[in-house]
Amino acid sequence: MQYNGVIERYKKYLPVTQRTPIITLKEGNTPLIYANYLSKLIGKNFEIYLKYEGLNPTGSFKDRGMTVAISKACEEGSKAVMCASTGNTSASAAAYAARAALKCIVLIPRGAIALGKLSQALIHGAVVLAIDGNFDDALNLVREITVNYPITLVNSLNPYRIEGQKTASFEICDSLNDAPDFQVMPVGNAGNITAYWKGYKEYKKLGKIKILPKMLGFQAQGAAPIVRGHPIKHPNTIATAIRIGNPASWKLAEQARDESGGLIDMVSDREIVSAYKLLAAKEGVFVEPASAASVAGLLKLVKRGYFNRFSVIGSRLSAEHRTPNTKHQKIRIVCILTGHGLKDPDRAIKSVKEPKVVKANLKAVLREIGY
Ligand code: AN7
Repeated sequence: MQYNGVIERYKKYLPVTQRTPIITLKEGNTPLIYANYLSKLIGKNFEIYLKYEGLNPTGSFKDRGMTVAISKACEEGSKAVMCASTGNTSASAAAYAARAALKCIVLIPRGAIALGKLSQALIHGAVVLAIDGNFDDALNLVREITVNYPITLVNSLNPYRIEGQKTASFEICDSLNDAPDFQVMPVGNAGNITAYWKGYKEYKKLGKIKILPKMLGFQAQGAAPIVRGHPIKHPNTIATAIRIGNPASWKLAEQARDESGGLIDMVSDREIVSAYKLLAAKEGVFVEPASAASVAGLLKLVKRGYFNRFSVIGSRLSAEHRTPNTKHQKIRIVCILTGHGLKDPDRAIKSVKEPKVVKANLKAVLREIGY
């Protein structure tokens, strides 16, 4: 049977009806990849998985929420949608709006979004305005405009975005036959951590899973308002996707953290780049810098010994949460890889050595490759 996207697969759990026109690019159904290198690195009691959301149609997890938000906007008779974006939301909104023949307007912080994302918003035909300000300024403008004009807001303040994005947690549970013990993810505007936690709680309530994961969120050090406890006026990080100083879903992210017994911490740009290179070179998975914040966070927690108490009492953690005859005695950690590496090729090139130029002859090439 053909796969037809997250709305069709999970419509029982989504706010859609027979009358909802389904606008889809067959998003979702992304691979949950076992991380050989990281699992070995962290130790024998752990299994690490990578949820590769970069394989969605526009290259990020935003498509899960956008299919629902745009479908509902059509159902409600909207003619135009608008968002502020660090790049991926605008790429996704532009693509789904094009498909639905809706006008799409995006506000981006001037000079601060990755090239791939800008190219997407433009080629899909959105009206793209680069404002002289940051993401938070852009979002404030979008909120004000969409309250006063007949334009649908498609940032994650739109509850349909959260509804669609929660399907990623369903997929993880369907793959693992339960929730993981921990989920590690980047946090920017905090819609995604909110969506995952909502999804896990709903699956638990339905009896589809036995445990709930601890939610481990990571912000970039230069853009870590939740960690520092106050908005950041001038957020800065190479992970431009999460360069956000005043997250819209701040309180809901804290709720996910606290209800799950998890944490929200931060990682430096250096840690992000190091995880970014490790993922590409050791796991074969190319992500954008913001996505690498999850693995950077995982490695930071390992270094700090955070998981030790769980590995020491590993079977007790299992006993607490699981039925005694469960097959999985190892601790399972899922890292969410939110966006594709090709979104930001400049960063990749800057992170490694440029290719060496050699003469176009056999001898010169063989010498360079050591044969
Ligand atoms: C790759 O596109 O906010 O915590 O405007 O693109 O739900 O905001 C992007 C966010 C993580 C953070 N990883 O998710 C936008 C935008 C990637 C992202 C996040 C974003 P949220």
